[in-house]
Amino acid sequence: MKMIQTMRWYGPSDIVTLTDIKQAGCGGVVTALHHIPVGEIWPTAEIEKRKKEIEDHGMVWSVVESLPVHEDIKKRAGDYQTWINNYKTSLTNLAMCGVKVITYNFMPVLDWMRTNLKYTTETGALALRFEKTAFIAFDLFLLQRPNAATDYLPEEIEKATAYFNHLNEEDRKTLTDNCLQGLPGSNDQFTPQQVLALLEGFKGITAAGLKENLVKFLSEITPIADGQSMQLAIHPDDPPYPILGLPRIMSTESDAQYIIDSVPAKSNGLCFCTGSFGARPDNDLPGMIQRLGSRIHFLHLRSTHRDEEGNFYEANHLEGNADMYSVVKEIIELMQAENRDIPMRPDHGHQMMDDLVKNPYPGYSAIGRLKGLAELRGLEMGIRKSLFE
Ligand code: DNO
Repeated sequence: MKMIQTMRWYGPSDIVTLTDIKQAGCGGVVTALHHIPVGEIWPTAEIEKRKKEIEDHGMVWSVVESLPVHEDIKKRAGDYQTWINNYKTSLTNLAMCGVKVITYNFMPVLDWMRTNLKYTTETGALALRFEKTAFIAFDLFLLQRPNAATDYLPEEIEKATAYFNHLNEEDRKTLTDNCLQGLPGSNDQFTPQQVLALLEGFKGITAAGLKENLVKFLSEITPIADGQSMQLAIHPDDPPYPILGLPRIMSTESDAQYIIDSVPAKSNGLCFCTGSFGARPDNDLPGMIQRLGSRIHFLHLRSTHRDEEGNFYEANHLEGNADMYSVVKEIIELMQAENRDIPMRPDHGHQMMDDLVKNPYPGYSAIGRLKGLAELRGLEMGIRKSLFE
């Protein structure tokens, strides 16, 4: 049994091409129909067209990332029933085309969040970084979220104020742009006003309420997914704790366990992202694979380097705080025990060498990801051979 090596491709506008992905040694591609507005049905013809493009390059469309969930579904407000019905139709259409592993997330308003998209690592390669003080400065002084100060300790506010006072206009603009990076796959950015309006829409929705909305959503879509032998894979929160006053409900092992227990359908599973879960020291990654393994439908392999203040940057794939040796060993044992191959992608990569003169989607450079993939592939081979041969 082997991890199915894939890379994410953002579609025809991605500067990293299918030819590049094939040359990296991937048999699979992870992509989405980013041009279809969130909530709308993915028509079979569009799915087939994308699938053919990938197959024409000698690969398969292994995983959808993401079939995005409309904000109304998360709030269970407005036209949520229409969006759920559309979601079911999109799932059916994907299944008809043979694309059966579906990633999604249930993070309100924003997906991932970083304060620095060009953090210089020791080698000179650039990485994504989350710095707590910078984020608090953004929240208080750039976004100016009403009552944001009540979420922070006085000393945190003091530190963020001093930090902010040292930023020049250009730094402030960069920080705002980084924090308001649009939805993955688009070059659009939210404006602070748009984000404030979206946050307002989640007012009164607690973590318990959001969890309930996720359970209701899954209860409706899993019968379709089960019927088509599909695998749903929820992506964890990134970073894995509440931000901007929004509830986050997929940050820990117990969050994952709760969702699995509440909707026991076979299709209900996880995108096990070691970078997102691993940004919390209390998430025991190898132990989580042992305990949640049968529900792991897709793997994002990446490591973060954390410090005691809650800051982190994305480290080289085999370095940082994730014990990648133990993670990959657990995955190999899981695949062996369950007699299945699990799709994996190297999650993110540094911007390095020729990547530095290009403008890839943040985290999705060609060479940095190729380096991560190559290292992970070697690690897997070494462990597999030492265990079974
Ligand atoms: C970031 C990605 C996420 C992920 C979504 C899945 O690089 O891992 O944007 O695709 O959360 O829905």
